Amino acid sequence: MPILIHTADVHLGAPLGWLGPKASEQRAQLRLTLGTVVDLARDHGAALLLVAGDLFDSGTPPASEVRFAAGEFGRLTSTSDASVVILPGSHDHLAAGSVYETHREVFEGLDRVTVLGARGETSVGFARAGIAVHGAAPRANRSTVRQLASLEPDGSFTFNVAMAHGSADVAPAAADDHPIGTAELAAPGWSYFALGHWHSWRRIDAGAAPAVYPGAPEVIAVDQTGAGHVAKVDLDPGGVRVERLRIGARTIAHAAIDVSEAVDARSAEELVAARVPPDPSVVLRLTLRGLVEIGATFDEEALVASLGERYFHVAVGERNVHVRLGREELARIPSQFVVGRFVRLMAARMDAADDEADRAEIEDAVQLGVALLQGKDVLG
Ligand SMILES: [Mn+2]
Repeated sequence: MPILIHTADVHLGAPLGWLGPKASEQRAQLRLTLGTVVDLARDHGAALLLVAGDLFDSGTPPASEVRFAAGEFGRLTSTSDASVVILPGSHDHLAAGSVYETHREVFEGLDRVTVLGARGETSVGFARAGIAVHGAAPRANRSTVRQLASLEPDGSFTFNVAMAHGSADVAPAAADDHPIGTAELAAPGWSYFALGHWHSWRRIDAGAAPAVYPGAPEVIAVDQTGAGHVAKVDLDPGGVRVERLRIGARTIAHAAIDVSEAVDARSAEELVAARVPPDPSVVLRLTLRGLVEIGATFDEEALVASLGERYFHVAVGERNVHVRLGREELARIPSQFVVGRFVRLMAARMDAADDEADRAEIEDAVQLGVALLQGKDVLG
């Protein structure tokens, strides 16, 4: 039975500025990972490699990225029987001055590589494998066009695969985010829907044919915990089987720590390591919360620097660390504000408290209450 390898959202040439000094290393990794996708297609004897949009991060990628991708697809077709079908996406949509037009001769020079829409076509047939692949290429970065609505399965082929780059209506999305309707995914006559645009793995079973977002094969944004996979699709007439194959070199992990528990950067580091085991392939998204004493030795920069040696990269996302206010600072909050009235009310309670433990508890409540009333999210 024919096998498809389905990827999307490779985003070759993405600047990845959020990775700071590691950006160029990860940009190189995007290329290496595309190479791994090609190896996988070859090793599985795939009939087709499908790229469902955003192969490139922009319509004007560096020529070196285009040459690299072309070289990899050429490597696949020259070392196996596989063909390649590329659907332009939102970032690399089909337009005058965009990559599939400016580098038209590069793609046309490749045997068994089709860019859907480059010659106005919305389908390409593979007689030997019995597969027709359909797709209406996006022509703008944003669009209300329903790409699947115009496609028709071709009954003369055993299998019909539809490609689309957009947002399925199983999640909220803007109307011009290339809409894909559940009704379209439930339409009869299709074997498989090869989707792209979402960067984390997602499978939707709206009708008889599975619809899959493989997600970006490699990490390209800090919120993508589901990136790093490709879909291996077994087109069996008795039932299409989809396998999620792990392929990405890097993963995202999130750790939220309460720095109130940490006396210094070293102990904060241990708190982080207890949540996410140190791993040089992990991009660590760090959330810091809590109250630190005035004059505490906790140093966020030192923490990030030392963590940087234990993970691929550390990105401090949310930061809600606040300095614990002393009595004097609290007394300066004007009493006409809710927060000022709260402080005075609690101060009176503290004075009336029976013992030191009660006083300490009220003191903590004051600190938390003030932070919350000032709109700070200090509760982990
Ligand atoms: Mn996209």
